[in-house]
Amino acid sequence: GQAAAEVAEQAAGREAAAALEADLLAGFFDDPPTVPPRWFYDEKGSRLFDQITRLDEYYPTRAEAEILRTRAREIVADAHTLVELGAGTCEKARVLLDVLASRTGGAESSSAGTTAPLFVPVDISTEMLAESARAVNDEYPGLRVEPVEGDLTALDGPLPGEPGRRLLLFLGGTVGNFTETQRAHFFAMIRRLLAPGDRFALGFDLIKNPDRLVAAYDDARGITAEFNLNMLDVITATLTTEGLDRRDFRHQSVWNAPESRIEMWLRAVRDVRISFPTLGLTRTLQAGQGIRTEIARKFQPDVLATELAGHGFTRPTVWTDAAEDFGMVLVVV
Ligand code: AVI
Repeated sequence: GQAAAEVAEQAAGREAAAALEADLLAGFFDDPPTVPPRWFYDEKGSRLFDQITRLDEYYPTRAEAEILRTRAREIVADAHTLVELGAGTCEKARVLLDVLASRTGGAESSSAGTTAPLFVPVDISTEMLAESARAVNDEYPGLRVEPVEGDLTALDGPLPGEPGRRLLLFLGGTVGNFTETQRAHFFAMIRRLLAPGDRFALGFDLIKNPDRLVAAYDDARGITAEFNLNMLDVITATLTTEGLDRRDFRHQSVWNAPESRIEMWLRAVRDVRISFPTLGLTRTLQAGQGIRTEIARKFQPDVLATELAGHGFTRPTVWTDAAEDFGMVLVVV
C-alpha cells in the first residue's frame, strides 16, 4: 500500500544521494570541478532533452534517423534479436523494428515452431522502459519484447536472444559523452556480452564547423541552457547542499579543438561557496570559474572502427548521412 511505496521511495532517494555523493567525491573537488552528465536526467531533464532533439540547431537526432532509415535492411540483416542500450522511448529503433517485424511471418512463424523475433530495450529508467516496452508490444504483435532494466555501462549479461543472431544498438551519439577510458571499458563490456556472429551498431557525431557544433549545444531558445542549469536543481533535490543556487551560474558551450569535443560548462557569475554537509566538504568557485557537466566528443569517420578492431570486433561498415554530419559504424564479433 501507500506505506510500502513511501518506504521504497525513501530507499531510492537514499540510493540516489549516495550515488551523487560518490560522483561528487570523484570529480567536484578537482580542477576543474566536474559532475557527470547522468545528473541531467530527472523527469524535467529528460523532457528538456527530448525538446533538444527537435531543435533546429541540434542536427544529430535527425542525421542519425536518416542513416537508420536509408540503411535499415543492411543494419538489421538476418538479426533475430535487437538489443538497444539506452532505449528510452524506443523511438530511434522503430524503423529497424519495422524491418525485423516485416521479415518474419509473425504468428505464422511461431506456429511453424520458430520463435518470433525479439526486441530487448535496455534502460536505467524503469518507468519509461515499462511504458515504451508496452507501446512496442502493442504496435508490433509479431515481435516479442523483453525489457531489461540496468545501467548501460555496467551490464553483466547474459543477454537474451539467440547467440550469433543478435544486433546490439547504441544510438544517439551517447558514446561521445564518454572519456577515452570510459569508452574502452564500454567496448570491452559489449564484447563480453556478445558471441561470435553477433553484431554491434554504434552512432557517433562527426567533426564539423565549430560554429555549428557550439550552436547545437547552445540553442537560440535557451533549451540547452535550461537543460544544463537543471542539473543544479537535480543536485539540490537529491542531496542537502548549502550555497548552491542556479542563479549564480550561466550555461556555456565550448569547442575544445585539441580534445575534439564540445564541453558544457556552468560558469559562476560571482564568487560562490558550496557546502555539502553530509560529505563535510566545501568548494569555492571564483567568478568566471566553471563546473564541467558534459563532454561530447566528435569523431573522424574511421576512428571508432579502428578502436573497435582493438576490442575484437571485425568487418566494419561505416555510413554517414548525406550531409556527412553524423556517422554509424557496424561491426561483427
Ligand atoms: C545524450 N547525448 C548524446 C547528448 C549529446 O549530444 O551529447 C546530450 C546533450 N547535451 C546537450 N545537448 C544534448
